[in-house]
Amino acid sequence: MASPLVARLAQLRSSARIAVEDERGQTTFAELMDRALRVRGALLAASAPRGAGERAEPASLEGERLLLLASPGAAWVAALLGTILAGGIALPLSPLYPPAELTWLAGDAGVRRVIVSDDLAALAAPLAQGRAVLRVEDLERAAPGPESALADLAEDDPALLLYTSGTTGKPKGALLTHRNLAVQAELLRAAWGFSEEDVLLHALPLHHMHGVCIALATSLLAGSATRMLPRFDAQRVAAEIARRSATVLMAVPTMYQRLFEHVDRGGAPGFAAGARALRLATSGSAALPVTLAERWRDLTGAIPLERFGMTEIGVGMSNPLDPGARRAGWVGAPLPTVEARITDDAGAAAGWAPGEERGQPGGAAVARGELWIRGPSVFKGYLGREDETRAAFQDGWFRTGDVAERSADGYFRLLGRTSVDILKSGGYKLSSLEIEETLRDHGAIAEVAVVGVPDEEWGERVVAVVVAAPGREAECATAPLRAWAKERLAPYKVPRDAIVVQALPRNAMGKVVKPELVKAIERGTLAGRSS
Ligand code: MCA
Ligand code: AMP
Repeated sequence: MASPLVARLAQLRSSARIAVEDERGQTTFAELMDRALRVRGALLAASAPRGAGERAEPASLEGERLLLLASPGAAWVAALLGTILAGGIALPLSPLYPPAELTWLAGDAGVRRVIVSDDLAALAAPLAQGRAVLRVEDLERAAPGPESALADLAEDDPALLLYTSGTTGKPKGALLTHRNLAVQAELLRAAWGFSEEDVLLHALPLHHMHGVCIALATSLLAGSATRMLPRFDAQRVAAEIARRSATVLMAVPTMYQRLFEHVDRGGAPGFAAGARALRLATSGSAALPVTLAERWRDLTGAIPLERFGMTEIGVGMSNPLDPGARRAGWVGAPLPTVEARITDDAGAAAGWAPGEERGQPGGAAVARGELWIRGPSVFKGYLGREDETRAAFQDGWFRTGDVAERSADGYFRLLGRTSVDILKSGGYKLSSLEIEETLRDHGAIAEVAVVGVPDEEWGERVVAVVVAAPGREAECATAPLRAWAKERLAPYKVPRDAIVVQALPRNAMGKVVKPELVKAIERGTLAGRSS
């Protein structure tokens, strides 16, 4: 089957409506597509085998992974679409990553070409070893090239590679196909009522599912405009809302928290009226505390629309667009093509009423257990990790690792994770094993356990509990340890606190009992807190 993503982009190709607004101005869909096709042409031309005087252009990049390191805005979108339309797989990464992480990710993904924007060129320098670094500004000026091969792109072709933390040390690259992206965008357009009249206020990072697909792709493919800010800054976002530059806001809970802090400091006159004027405000990536939801309702008359998503599946469940039917603390019901199953320990559907069709959402019985998902928005697999891909699925269902409850009327709520090693801080999924693995390279650390401690601002706060090598306790204090870790990990993965202890609590099998550590930290009874 031909790519539905290509088909939808072709429909938007001649539209004179605004697609993207950024710090440089406005770009129409027609201009954006023209820029994307030039990027495509340049990528294809550069990868063509050059015979004697001949220039045979390849029809497709055939799944080549291209790393994208550019500032948010129309150029970023053109580079992403150009890569995908050339048959490549786009790997968008964050300028927040230190060189060590960028290099590891590029190596893991087998990247040979890197696309950078001029302002981030210095960050790409460590990636240049054995790789071509291309300026997006140059690619956008190239000739578009023949378009006949666009029709060859298929719905099952991978388009996007997004890295996500798992229960094994290093992150895994999830491959999303043309169909995944198109289905997901269409589900959300319909569920959230997107139209050409909408303007999405976009301040989410562009290396994760929320920012790239749930927000940007939904808005773009609905023909709406997307107002892309360079980064999330509460003052700027509040000012945009106050001056009603957008109709929709998508955010993670920590962003709502930051907006309220800004309001409490007396900032942004007109913010409350602007927030009330928004057609829609959504929250996701982590549980929205009911207190925050209610504060938004006090300000605007409605709680944010909370939904559940995951890199591997896009959005699975969503509260209704109708504010009156939204339920604080719940993530709503599965979207139309999403099948959700709550499973018992043996993997069987749990809690179904007699006579009810198994695996169908909206059952009459209450159920609690691991959440499994099936449907056309579920990803293709982890790049180069067949064993982990196999382990992630059972009987055709993707196992989310989230523990959920389904109410008798078919609403879902998240109760926690099956693994203590997966944390969520400010909406970013983190692997405590990955952070521990990095910290173990520190010569002053004899043993370490990384845990997530419930936190009002971050959802979970990352804390490293450390046994220091003899006489090296001072090096394990929070400040020096953070400075050391920042050179090796993205800043949001760096533990906010380090606590030095004599020994870690272990069970009979020798495994660190992390829940015990978390309780002790919350009670303030863990010895030797350092800062
Ligand atoms: C920044 N810092 C963090 C985090 N973000 N620390 C822990 N957790 C974080 N999430 C660090 C900074 O490096 C800095 O460290 C200090 O905190 C203060 O930074 P600040 O400037 O105040 O923070 P910020 O840059 O404004 O970032 C807060 C943020 C950001 C905007 C909420 O975390 C963010 O963009 N989160 C969104 C993540 C996201 O999109 N997740 C979606 C995954 P220092 O003081 O040392 O300099 S996809 C997903 O989950 C599924 C699909 C779904 O359902 O959506
Ligand atoms: P990621 O791997 O970054 O895509 O994160 C996906 C995870 O975020 C899910 O497996 C959930 O644990 C969590 N998550 C997403 N949305 C919500 C929500 N509304 N409430 C609670 N957890 C959420």
